[in-house]
Amino acid sequence: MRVWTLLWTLLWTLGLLLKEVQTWSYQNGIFHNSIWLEQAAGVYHRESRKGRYQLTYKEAIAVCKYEGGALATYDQLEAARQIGFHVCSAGWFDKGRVGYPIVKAGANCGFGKIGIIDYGYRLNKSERWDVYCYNPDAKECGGVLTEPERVIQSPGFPEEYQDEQICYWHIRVKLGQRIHVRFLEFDVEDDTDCLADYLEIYDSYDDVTGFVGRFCGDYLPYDILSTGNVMTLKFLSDASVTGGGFQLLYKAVNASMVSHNKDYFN
Ligand SMILES: *[C@@H]1O[C@H](CO)[C@@H](O)[C@H](O)[C@H]1NC(C)=O
Ligand SMILES: *[C@@H]1O[C@H](CO)[C@@H](O)[C@H](O)[C@H]1NC(C)=O
Ligand SMILES: [Ca+2]
Repeated sequence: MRVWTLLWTLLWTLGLLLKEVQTWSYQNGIFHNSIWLEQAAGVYHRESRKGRYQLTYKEAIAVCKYEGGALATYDQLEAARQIGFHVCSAGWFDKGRVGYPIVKAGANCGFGKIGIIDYGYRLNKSERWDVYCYNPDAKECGGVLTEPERVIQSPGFPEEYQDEQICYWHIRVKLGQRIHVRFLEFDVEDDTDCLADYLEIYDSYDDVTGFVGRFCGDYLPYDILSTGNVMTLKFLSDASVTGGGFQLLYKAVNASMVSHNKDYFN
């Protein structure tokens, strides 16, 4: 009986350790999709609002243009990859070529290879893929945030944000903590489905899984509490009409201290 209890404790501890290793393997942001390193390389991955692999070549060009950029060239994609841009989705890039950047070899992605996984120049431009854009003019915004507490603002705040901005903030606090977001100010071009300008929040370290909500207009959104120790915020503005922007505060809270009635900000 006692042996079983011991064994169980051991397995449980091992499980926790493994979980910890897994979470911290996010370090440097290279283990996951759509890690935003705009400041370093200007390259970013987009998929259609309809989902993965939905863009023809013509539509791919339009997506990048809509966001103020252009299709990335092979060299731009490679430069981004060299500083950790790792995405497991094939996308169009310059001159009708398709591929994706792999930093870390994995069985599920990139056939175990490292580099630009290149599907070559596609003869059939009606094929549907994601896209890799390049936008060197986007204001510096976003990044990987690890502080336990911090204010996040739209680019240029308290000035109005500009057209054609795109920012990703990936928040990662300590294991065992959760992230509590409180909006302080919010004024983003209003539009029925928030298709023009918006702030999106994801309960994950990428902008693929864990979608929480898309916000626009001038109502202050409610507080948001992550389920784990990571969160992603994405801000995008289109080619016309701006707004006052937004300001929010996030705080790391110990998961064990979380209760529904508590106000962590006081
Ligand atoms: C081109 O690709 C599209 C989408 O996959 C397909 O429907 C179409 O038949 C292809 N055209 C040719 C000529 O192979
Ligand atoms: C959260 O947990 C850490 C480590 O367990 C501890 O040092 C810290 O004081 C805790 N913070 C709060 C606000 O309870
Ligand atoms: Ca706009």
